[in-house]
Amino acid sequence: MNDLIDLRSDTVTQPTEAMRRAMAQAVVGDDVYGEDPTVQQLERDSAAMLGKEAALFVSSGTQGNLIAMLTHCPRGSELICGDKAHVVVYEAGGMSALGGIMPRTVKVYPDGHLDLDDIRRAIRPDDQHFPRTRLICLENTQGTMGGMPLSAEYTDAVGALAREHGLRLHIDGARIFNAATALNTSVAALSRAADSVTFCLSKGLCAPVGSVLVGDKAFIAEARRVRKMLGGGMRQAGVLAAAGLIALHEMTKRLDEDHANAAYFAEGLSEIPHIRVESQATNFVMFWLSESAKHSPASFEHAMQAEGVVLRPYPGYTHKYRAVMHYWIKRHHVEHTLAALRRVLA
Ligand code: TLP
Repeated sequence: MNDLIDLRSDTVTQPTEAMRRAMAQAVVGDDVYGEDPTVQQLERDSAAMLGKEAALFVSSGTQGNLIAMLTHCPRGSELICGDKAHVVVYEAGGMSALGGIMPRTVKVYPDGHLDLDDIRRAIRPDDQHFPRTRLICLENTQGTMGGMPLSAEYTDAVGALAREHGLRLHIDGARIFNAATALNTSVAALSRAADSVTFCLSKGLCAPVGSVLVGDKAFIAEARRVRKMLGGGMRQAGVLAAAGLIALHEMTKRLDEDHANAAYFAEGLSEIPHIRVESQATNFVMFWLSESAKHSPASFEHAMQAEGVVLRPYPGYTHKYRAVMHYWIKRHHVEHTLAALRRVLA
């Protein structure tokens, strides 16, 4: 890790020493031939942990979500998701460009949930004028609202609604282990109502590359074909899966440290002039730089970088920032950041 305290995202995490060693020693094979034992172990362990029959190792969260959407939804069909969902805001329109799928968005509330009545109203009746609704997508934790965790009970209720209408439920669980940690529950409980879940091994779990898509055997068999079609069939991918196994088995156990650092940071921030904390949940802290600050956002970021701290506005905003805690941000880094903010905004 370089010396900068990089709070832009948990996607910036570098692999740990243990991961680098495991990668160097990984037993590998051609995974498209089904011959990479390390990938197979990662897929077996992931499926077991999330309580599903099967899993597929994919290159990224975006690819995992795209494969899920393409597998669930025929061309010209519609899916329902939050108006601030990663799948509709930050995935380059992949579902439409590559799958001919229409997103139908409903409001995401500040705590990250979609209202059940809004979802119900968005489901299309059987009428030749309308696209067919096929899928509901949830996001756990919900990123744009500030890393909000969705409970198992809420997810179960959405799952029941989906089944009542013959729909499928997909969860973009990029940070589902953060949700499980915050809610003191298991990822299996958070996933039990879903037909498919994507989760990321990179981000807070520190693997350099990779996400996993889980579901039943038939779904994953089809998803494997879609992954190949997208050019995502990987060969000696065990080198990556070896880091993924450490992410899955070790790094998932320490996320409460990041959440505690986020709470500590938010508390310190709330005492700093010209800053308004919007929310803190899991490993995210969302905050605003006041217009009354002596710095513009650009000069604020410049001054913070001179103090060794990297902060950037949240995409689409000028004065709103997201600070994300992760393995490489220790308590003393949080303290350094608070002291730097006090100096810069004095
Ligand atoms: N999110 C990134 C950016 O794209 C915004 C970040 O820094 O948070 N689902 C969710 C909820 C995500 O937050 C992300 C990444 C993804 C999917 C996509 O994962 P990758 O980057 O592996 O394609």
